[in-house]
Amino acid sequence: MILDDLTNVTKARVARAKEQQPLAELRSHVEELDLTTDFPFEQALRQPQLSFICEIKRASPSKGDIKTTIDVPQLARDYAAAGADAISVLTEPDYFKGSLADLEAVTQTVSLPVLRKDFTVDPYMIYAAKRAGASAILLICAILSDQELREFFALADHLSLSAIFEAHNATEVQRAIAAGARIIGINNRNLKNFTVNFDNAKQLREAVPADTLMIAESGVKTAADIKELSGLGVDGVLVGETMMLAPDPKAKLQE
Ligand code: IGP
Repeated sequence: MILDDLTNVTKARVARAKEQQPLAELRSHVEELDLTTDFPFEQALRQPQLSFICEIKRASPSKGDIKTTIDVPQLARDYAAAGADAISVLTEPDYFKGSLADLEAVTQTVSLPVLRKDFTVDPYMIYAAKRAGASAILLICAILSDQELREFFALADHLSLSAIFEAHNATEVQRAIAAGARIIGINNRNLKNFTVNFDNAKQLREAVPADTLMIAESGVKTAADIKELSGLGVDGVLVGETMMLAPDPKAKLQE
């Protein structure tokens, strides 16, 4: 199964990164940074209207290549000019053709909060996200134990990083809430078989407490989709492929 494979290749990659730079060394660099931010990613979601998180995703296991040769700083500027409230950057290299370099290119170009979109399976990745200038990380309930969810969340919090707990069903939403999640992302895509059910966010809306920020992820394509999610009182929407393929991101967001 691809999700297991993604977990395994990611663990192997972290092991190699630790050989290049041990955790203690990375940690000491990170501890020198300003660790008292005001969680800008959460602030971006806390506004009366629906927030847009536009994603930089070159490829994906379900779609193959989406757009591989891109000018990342230019795309980040285009997203910012289009009115994005935050930017998500895929950093997974094997299946998504992403990198931390892509993320850094974004954090160095625009001032919007940036999400490191990856399969977080080790605290090392959370330190690396902070070092690259991210404001948020992703914790996928389907690949983490309850204890990992709590531990990784505590570390993110310590580093002033927001954590999006990604859930695909009611059980995962409950696990996220139990771990103390302040942001829950409902993925319309089932990461186990890649099917997209746009109604998933709708069906799980009630499961997410009113004081918890909620993001709808995946499969968002049209202005009608946005209207529907907005009507449900969702706080944010995460749009990848549709933004990557839009010839004019600004026109797309204003639709
Ligand atoms: C974006 P889409 O259908 O708009 O391209 O989807 C985003 O939700 C998707 O990239 C995603 C993802 C993930 C990728 C959601 N959860 C977890 C990697 C890992």
